Amino acid sequence: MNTKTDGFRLSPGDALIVVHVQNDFLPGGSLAVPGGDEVIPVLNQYIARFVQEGLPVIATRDWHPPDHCSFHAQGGPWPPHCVAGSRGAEFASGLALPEDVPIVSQATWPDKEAYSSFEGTDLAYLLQEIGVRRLFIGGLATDYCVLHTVLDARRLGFEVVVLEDAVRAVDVEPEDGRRALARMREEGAVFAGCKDFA
Ligand code: VGL
Ligand code: ZN
Repeated sequence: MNTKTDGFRLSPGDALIVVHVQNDFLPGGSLAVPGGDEVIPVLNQYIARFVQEGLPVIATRDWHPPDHCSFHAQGGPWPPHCVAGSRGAEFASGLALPEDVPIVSQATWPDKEAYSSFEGTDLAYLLQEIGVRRLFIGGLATDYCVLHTVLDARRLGFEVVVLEDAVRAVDVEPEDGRRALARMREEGAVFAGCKDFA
């Protein structure tokens, strides 16, 4: 079902976006994504590759206040997760982010949900400043924040490559992840895995 290409040669204008690889989204976390930990070694390979090529790597994180509107106690759909400053909101310890990685925090206001890393953040500005045109996106979760970040990136005119071996879905309903990938493809995202990199 995925749009395959013959491979990717990284070049200036490319950037890697690592979405929400935080403890609460890993097995044992408060909003565990099935297999969420499996993206870590794969993303580490991508991170190493981008760093080696001198290309930007940016990490985004879900960074909620304790009374965020998406939490059950406020009538929202989710258990409390990724509360700013908590252990659950920390990046996975095995994730090998560069020391100087820019971090974009999202959904930081109590009354506002944001599934896109562009929504209410300076991510678009940051990417524009450093001349990025093509985004390679992986992380958690396929059917929420990866999906909406990819859709916004396409709306903003970025080329998008979804790293399909480095995403996992919540799958509240079965097939949500599959549907999300199909949606991204409809909007012009292409798909790649480690094997597609020369
Ligand atoms: C996410 C549900 C709630 C995500 C964040 O990062 O995909 N999902 N908050
Ligand atoms: Zn959240």
